[in-house]
Amino acid sequence: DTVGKVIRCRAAILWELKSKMKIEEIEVAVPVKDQIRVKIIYNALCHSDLHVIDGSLKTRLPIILGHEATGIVESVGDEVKAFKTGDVVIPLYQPQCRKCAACQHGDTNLCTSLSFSNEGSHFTCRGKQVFPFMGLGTFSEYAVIREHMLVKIDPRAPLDKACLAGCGLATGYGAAVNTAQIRRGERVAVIGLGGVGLSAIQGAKNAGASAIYAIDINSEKFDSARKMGATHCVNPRDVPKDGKFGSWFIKNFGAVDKSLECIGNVQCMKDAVEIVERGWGRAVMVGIAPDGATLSFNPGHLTIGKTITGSIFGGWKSIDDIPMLVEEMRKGKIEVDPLITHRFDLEKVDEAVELLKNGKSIRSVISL
Ligand code: CND
Ligand code: ZN
Repeated sequence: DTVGKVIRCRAAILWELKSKMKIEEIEVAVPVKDQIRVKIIYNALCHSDLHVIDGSLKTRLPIILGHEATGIVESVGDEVKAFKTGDVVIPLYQPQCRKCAACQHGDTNLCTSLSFSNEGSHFTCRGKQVFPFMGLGTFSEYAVIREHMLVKIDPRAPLDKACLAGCGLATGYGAAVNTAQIRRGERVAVIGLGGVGLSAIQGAKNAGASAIYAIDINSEKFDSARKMGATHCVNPRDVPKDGKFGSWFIKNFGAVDKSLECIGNVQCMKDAVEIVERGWGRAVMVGIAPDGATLSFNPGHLTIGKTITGSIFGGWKSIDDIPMLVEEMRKGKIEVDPLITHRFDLEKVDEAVELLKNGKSIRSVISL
């Protein structure tokens, strides 16, 4: 029985930037107040984890990465009311407290109740504090998570797939249906065909888009894109040397109603703005640009009525909406199988990193 005791378990720690993670034995604190200790079962690797490793997303070190997980509640702090031992859960890097101004507002999911950059740590390794990525740190067999950053899901859901509802699937799908607000018959372009972009394609398809342009410099992604609903696959490397992607795309395919950038590349963000219709086009930024990046474009795009926006976690009110997404997955209305290309044990997490970095995988699911 582990309740009330510090747990010693394995976790993958990133000690330095641009290095491999090390599997270490760590201590995980007893949960107090609104904290919940979760046994993590599966965690899929997302490109945001890679952004930390390569230094383009600044965080404190050493860190335990991971934010796309499923788990089971091991024990709870004395102020926790909504969870008990044995509940099946998804950790949420985007909290929902239901009390702050953002939670009360119908148009945003950006709850301000918890700022994970100020959160302390519940992990130690050889006497040293280890920080949890985005308040979660789910590349650990156990993690301590605040109550507003956790949601119960149907225990019948397949946990190795449901973890994708903790980030990639929810982020891309929601960016399409909530942020881009894709309507039946619209023409859509998705730039970047990873787990996030492919989920945006599925969102566009389920919303009834009439044409979905899947855009990536890696043509190996096109099969998956077609499986998810893309009607056309476009490789920017086919643009003639003296040409610009935006004007080339419009000349060949026409402008689109909605575009989604799912890479975090500033040039691709500009392209997303270029290729939407004047008057009503909407360009949605989903990718996370490197720390300190700026985006510049001709302000005429705004004068002629284009909308430029973006979202975190697909705009979903996380605790309200994620169980519904898991339900749609369970019923097969949202497909997740084509997104899962590899599976590894925690020891092999760095193989998953190499595959994602080299464009050889969509999502690798890691068993803890
Ligand atoms: P992943 O690496 O799987 O996919 C990125 C895709 O972009 C790959 O297929 C690349 O080949 C492609 N690509 C790279 N450069 C170019 C280029 N110049 N032109 C065209 N295609 C290119 O990444 P992912 O799907 O896991 O994540 C994508 C982004 O979304 C990444 O920046 C991640 O940090 C971000 C994100 C955002 C949010 C949010 O809440 N907004 C949540 N999770 C992830
Ligand atoms: Zn993510």
